[in-house]
Amino acid sequence: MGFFSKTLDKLKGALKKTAEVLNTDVRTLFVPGRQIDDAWLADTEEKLIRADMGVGNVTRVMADIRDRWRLGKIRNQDEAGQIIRDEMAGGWGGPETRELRFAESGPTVIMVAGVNGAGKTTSIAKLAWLLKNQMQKKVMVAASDTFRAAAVDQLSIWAQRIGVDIVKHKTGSDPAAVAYDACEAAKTRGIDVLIVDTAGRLHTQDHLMRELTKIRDVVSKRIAGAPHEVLLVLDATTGQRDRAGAELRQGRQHYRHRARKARRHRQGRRGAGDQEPAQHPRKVHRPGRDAGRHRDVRPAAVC
Ligand SMILES: Nc1nc2c(ncn2[C@@H]2O[C@H](COP(=O)(O)OP(=O)(O)O)[C@@H](O)[C@H]2O)c(=O)[nH]1
Ligand SMILES: [Mg+2]
Repeated sequence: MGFFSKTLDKLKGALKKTAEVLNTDVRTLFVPGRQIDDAWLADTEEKLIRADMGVGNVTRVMADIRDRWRLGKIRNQDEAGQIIRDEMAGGWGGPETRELRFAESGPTVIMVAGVNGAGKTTSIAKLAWLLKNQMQKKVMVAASDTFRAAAVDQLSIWAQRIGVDIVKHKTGSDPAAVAYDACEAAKTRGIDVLIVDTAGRLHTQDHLMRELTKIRDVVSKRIAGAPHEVLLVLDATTGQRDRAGAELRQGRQHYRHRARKARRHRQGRRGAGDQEPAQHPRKVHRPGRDAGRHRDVRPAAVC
């Protein structure tokens, strides 16, 4: 018993810090009228890193705040808060970049990706409803999440409720084959928008990421310019993990990068001296500044 209660206490202690961060009311971070000082800067920096805003992002924005504070351009915490807000909003680009892109002719294909439980299928239902009822588009959905049990049924129920076509196979079948059939059906039936549901995955799950690349390759061969959109569904509590997921757009690059890493690792084992120079410059990830590059994998906001 003693062992379990000690372990439980340890666990509670370890989770306490996380709970504190998750329970932080963001308004208490930047108290209007309260002055900035070194202790507040250090504390805020730590809180933002723990909230998974990304070390690079936090370092950059806090350096900016420190500079402005030292130069006397800002004095209060809420002014610093405004700088962070502007910085975050700036990364999204203008509203025109958030419009859905449609194919000039033939079906528009929208692929939907994201981690498990982020809300992909639910967002597809919302999007299908909007496209059908507000934009008068003929919509079809493809149940390419064949991985999770009941995922096909979940999408089928939504399709039935909204009154849109669905292409589906059995759970466990090849998701790219579903996408293939859906593309063919979309062309034959004169569908305006085909939305492809996919199984949830992490960017570290190589086989699942390859599956996504395969779906993308299949749709691009069946319909010119497809996928016209790849929407990344994010949960409000998600941090940097999905930023890495957004590199799906550069799926091949992702694997090249991993292959390079593996090669370097092997070369490292042979001895640092025989290393050939890297053939491609190492990909430098610059959070914030790179935001625009991920424009064709866009966070879905259809609520
Ligand atoms: N509160 C809330 N729940 C949502 C939202 N979107 C999805 N959910 C719920 O989150 C759970 C997972 O959603 P689902 O669409 O199946 O996620 P998927 O695994 O990414 O397809 C379901 O219970 C949904 O009802 C949302 O915008 N708000
Ligand atoms: Mg789903």
